[in-house]
Amino acid sequence: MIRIGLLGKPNSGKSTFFSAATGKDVKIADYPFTTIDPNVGIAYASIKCVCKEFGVKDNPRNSVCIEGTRFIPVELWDVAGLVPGAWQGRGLGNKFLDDLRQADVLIHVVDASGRYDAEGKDLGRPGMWDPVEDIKFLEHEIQRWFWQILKRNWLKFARRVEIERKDLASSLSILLSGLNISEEEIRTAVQLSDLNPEKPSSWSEDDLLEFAGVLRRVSKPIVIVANKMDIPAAEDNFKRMRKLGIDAIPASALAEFILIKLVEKGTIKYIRGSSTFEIIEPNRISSREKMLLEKIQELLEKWGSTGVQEAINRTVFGVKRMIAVYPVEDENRLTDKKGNVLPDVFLVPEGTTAREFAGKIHSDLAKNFIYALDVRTKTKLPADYKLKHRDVIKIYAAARRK
Ligand SMILES: Nc1nc2c(ncn2[C@@H]2O[C@H](COP(=O)(O)OP(=O)(O)OP(=O)(O)O)[C@@H](O)[C@H]2O)c(=O)[nH]1
Ligand SMILES: [Mg+2]
Repeated sequence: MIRIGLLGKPNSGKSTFFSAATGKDVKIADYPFTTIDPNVGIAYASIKCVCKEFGVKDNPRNSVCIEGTRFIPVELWDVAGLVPGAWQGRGLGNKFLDDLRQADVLIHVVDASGRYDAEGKDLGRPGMWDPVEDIKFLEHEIQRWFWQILKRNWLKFARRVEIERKDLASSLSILLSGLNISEEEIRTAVQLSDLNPEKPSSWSEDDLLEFAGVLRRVSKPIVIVANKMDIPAAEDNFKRMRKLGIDAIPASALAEFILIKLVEKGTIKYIRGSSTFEIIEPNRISSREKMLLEKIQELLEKWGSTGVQEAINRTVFGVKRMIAVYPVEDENRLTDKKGNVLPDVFLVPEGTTAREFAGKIHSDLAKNFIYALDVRTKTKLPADYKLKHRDVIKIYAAARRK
C-alpha cells in the first residue's frame, strides 16, 4: 500500500489533517510537540468509479463506493513536528526523520495563516510569520538529513565502488537501504545531478549536498498544503505562494475535521472532497455547529473543497503517478467468483502491464497468462499492454496443471 507521510513544523495542523482524513481520534492541541509517537491510519484516494458508466450497483470489497466515488485505501502517517536543525538532532530531530524513512511521498502541512514561528511557538495572532520560509526550511532539512547519511563514510564507500568496479546506483541503494529509495530512483538522481558516476571519490561535500537535494526530490516528492485557509490572513500568504510558483493546495484540515465529525453523528451528509454538504438532521445541530457550518460553506464556495481529499489525490495520482485498475472474473456481470460486482480496484504505477497486473492478483495468473480482456470494449490485450487509469480487466490464464 502506498505510504504517505505528513510533515511540517509543530502546530501546523498535521494531526488535524490526519484525524480528518482517517477518522481516527488523535491528540490535537495548540502547543508544539503534541504528537511525539507517530499515528498511523488508513486514508483514501478517490476516483470517479466506473459503476455509473456501466450502470451497475457495485459491492466493493477492498475499497468503498459512495454515490459513484470510489475510495481506495492508502496509508497515512502523522509524525512529530520538525524544527530547524532537526537533521543535527534538534527538537525531536532524528526520531522524527526516522519515522518518515518509509514514506513513499510526503505532504507538507503549512500553517498558511502565519501564526506560529519556526519552532511552532504562538506569536499571538495570524500574519506574524512567513509560511514561505517554512517551505524553504523543510526542503533544506530533509536534504541535509540525506546529506549527513551520505557523507558519513563517503570516501571509503566511493573508493571501494571504484576499486571493485561496482555499479554506483546499486551500491548506493545498499548504503541507503532503510530510506525506502529504489535503485531506479537512485539511478535517476545520479543522472540528473551532473556528477561523474565513475569517480564518486572525487565528489566534494558540496557535490554530495547537491546530490542529496536531487535524491530528495526524486525519492520523497512533497505536496504542499496551505492549511488554515479558514483564517483570513492565510489568503494573502497563499496568493504570494502562487506568485512565487509554489503550487500549494489551499486547505482547511479543521473544516474537514468538523464535517467528518458531523457525518459520524449523522447530522449532515458530506462526501469527502466535494464542494457541498447537506444538513439532514437540523434539530440535532447546535447553534455553534450551525455557525461553524456557515463558515465552512463560505470556505467551500471560495476554494472548491476543504483541500484534504485533493491533497491525498495529488500525492497518489499526480506525484506518484498511480493508476486505478479494476480486475473482474466475469466480464459480463463484472463480478468476482462470489458474485460481488466490481469488488476490487488496485492502485498500480503508471506503465504497469497486463501481465504485471495479473501477478499482483496471483503469481500463477502471471505465469499462465494468455491474454487480458478490456471489459469496456471487449478487446483482447497482450501481456505487454500498458494499463490505463480506470481500466476494467479480465485476465485469461491457462488452467493450472495439477
Ligand atoms: N483555524 C484552523 N486551525 C487549525 C487547522 N488545522 C489545525 N488547526 C489548529 O492548529 C493547532 C495545532 O493542530 P495539530 O493538528 O495538533 O498540529 P500538529 O501539526 O499535529 O502539531 P504537533 O503535533 O505539535 O507537531 C490546533 O489548535 C488545531 O485546532 C485549520 O485548518 N484551521
Ligand atoms: Mg500532531
